[in-house]
Amino acid sequence: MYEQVSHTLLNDILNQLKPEIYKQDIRHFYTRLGANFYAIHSLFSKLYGNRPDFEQQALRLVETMARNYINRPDELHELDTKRERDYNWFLSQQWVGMALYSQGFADNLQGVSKNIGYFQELGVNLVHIMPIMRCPEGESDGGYAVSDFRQIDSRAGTLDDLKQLSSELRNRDILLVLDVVVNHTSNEHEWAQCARKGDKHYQDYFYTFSTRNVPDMFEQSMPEVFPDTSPGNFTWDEDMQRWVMTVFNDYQWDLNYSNPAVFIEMLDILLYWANLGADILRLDAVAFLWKKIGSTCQNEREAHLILQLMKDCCQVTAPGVVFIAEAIVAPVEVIKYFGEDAVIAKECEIAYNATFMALLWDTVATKNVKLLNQGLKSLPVKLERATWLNYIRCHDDIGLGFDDSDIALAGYEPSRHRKFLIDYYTGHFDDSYASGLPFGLNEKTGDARISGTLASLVGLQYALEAGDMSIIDDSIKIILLLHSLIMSFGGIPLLYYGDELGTINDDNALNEPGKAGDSRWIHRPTIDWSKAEQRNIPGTVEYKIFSALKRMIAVRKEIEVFADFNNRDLLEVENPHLFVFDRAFSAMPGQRVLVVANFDARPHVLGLDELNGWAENQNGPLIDLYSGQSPDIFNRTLVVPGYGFYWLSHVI
Ligand code: OTU
Repeated sequence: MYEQVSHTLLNDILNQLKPEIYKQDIRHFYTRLGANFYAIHSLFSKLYGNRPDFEQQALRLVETMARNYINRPDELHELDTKRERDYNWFLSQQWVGMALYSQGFADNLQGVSKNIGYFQELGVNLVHIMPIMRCPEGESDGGYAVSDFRQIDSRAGTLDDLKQLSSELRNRDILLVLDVVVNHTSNEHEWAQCARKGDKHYQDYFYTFSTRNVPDMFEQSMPEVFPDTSPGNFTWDEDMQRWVMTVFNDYQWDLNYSNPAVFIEMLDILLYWANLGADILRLDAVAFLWKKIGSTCQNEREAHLILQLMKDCCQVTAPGVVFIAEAIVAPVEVIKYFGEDAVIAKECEIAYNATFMALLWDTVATKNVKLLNQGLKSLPVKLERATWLNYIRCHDDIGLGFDDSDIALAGYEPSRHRKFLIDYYTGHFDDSYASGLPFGLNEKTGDARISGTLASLVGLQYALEAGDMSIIDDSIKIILLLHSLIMSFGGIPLLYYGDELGTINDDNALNEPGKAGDSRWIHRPTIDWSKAEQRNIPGTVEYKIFSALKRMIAVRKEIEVFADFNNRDLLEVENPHLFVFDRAFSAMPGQRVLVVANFDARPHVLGLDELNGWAENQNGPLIDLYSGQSPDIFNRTLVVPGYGFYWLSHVI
């Protein structure tokens, strides 16, 4: 019955659009729309069905998809068809990513184009360029306060530069990831400007209130994202004489997705960047998309419906494009951004693995894997055709996003343990060489997060300043150890630019206008290309890190069981310093890799008889695929060097 209604409606809509779309060959569009229309219509009516203008909005939605389908370049249509056939394409172990700011990496988009060879040298074939859309001159939260969603910020370049870059990347089989800030706009965005001038239509694009009544209700249950620099979740706008919801900085206005016009605008924007050649879209702050009084305004059911609807609509117009969910939330919540109650992903196909990231940092500080194992056990198994983005750090602060219950199960007292970690990484702990800074210190709760580059947080900055060779060596080993895990865990490893060269904190960054007060800028480096040349000179820090990562990436790409088919077994062993997991896949019998990582500075042993099928003489001798060497084994006991790792396999 319902299906009948929606088909009649679909035909009605298509009839109304006829003149525009019948000029084109839209057979694929029609087929895909038919296949997805039931879901699209029911999601759209769940969200907006009670509005008097529902039918009109539904028409606009389909019109938006059709227009973007027609505008999609042929080359991308072909790619869509290819990826529809090879639908698991992004699960392959072949992908290795890097995230960067175009300005910090090489001045601008043209600079990125000129340095594509650098990605190829390292083996990176997925490039995430951080926000490049137009944003205000002064503070813009690193581009996450967008003032025009269809223009490139002049500091990054032009639309032509992006088109050029996107086609050069495609010619080299490198994927392009672009950021779309779906949750909010800058207060300088045209919609906000119109709202400020009193335009009611655009005030409805945001959450605005004439009194504190509603804001006060919201505040009772909403946490603060930037408590030290932007406390509270509402800002008084003098021009508008109204309060506006600003969950992040006071100049970032939250979009009101209970208004279908907002949804349609944003879909149009997503498809616009898809048509400019983005293979993957990173959807920023997706947990925040729906606000409800009495809740934290994160992870609401409607936020999931919005993402499902975005996905289904994208599936009709640009099915080759996949989404990354940036949801830095608790493990049981993050998993839902792939889609709930589904078999394959129906929201975002990829999600940041913030749980693994935070747990790795815990393990570096404690040198003990018990919380890492415990935290990973609490991370639910994800859907099929969905994968993680595994990272050590990104442009943001490192939040200690694991559960207090897991901390307790690991045997620590949660608040003391969190305090220890903050102290450890901000250099207030005797036994630590880390030089990080606190971020987002919350005086009320005592919570804080951590800023600092990978190299600085693992002690390389301290060691270089002190000229201590043995600490230099150890910190390089930790850098490689962490990379060996994001590359073998299952999912797409996402390197952070500068880490491949051991870049330390940029302590001057905080003196620059628009950056003071936001410690994240110390780990958003400007690459010093003459220093980067040292990667070719054996013996230098740059060489040691870069050449090892280059090898690691090349080896990862050859190991098929490193593709992500939910094929990882965590092996808890007796030794508390060793993190061990097994990668195998039933469809690839005979292939199996044992990953062993030692988080302690001293060597440790692992009895191979402890592990099913891994005893040396059972299936032939073992080899470490990364180094190509035989590991040290004595009496069926594996010896793992201090901060060392193995990717072990039986010699076939
Ligand atoms: C994201 O951040 C971006 O990555 C940040 O760079 C932006 O400042 C922020 O959105 C606003 O656009 O929203 O879902 O702890 O991890 O703010 C999580 C700070 C986010 C970030 C958090 C994050």
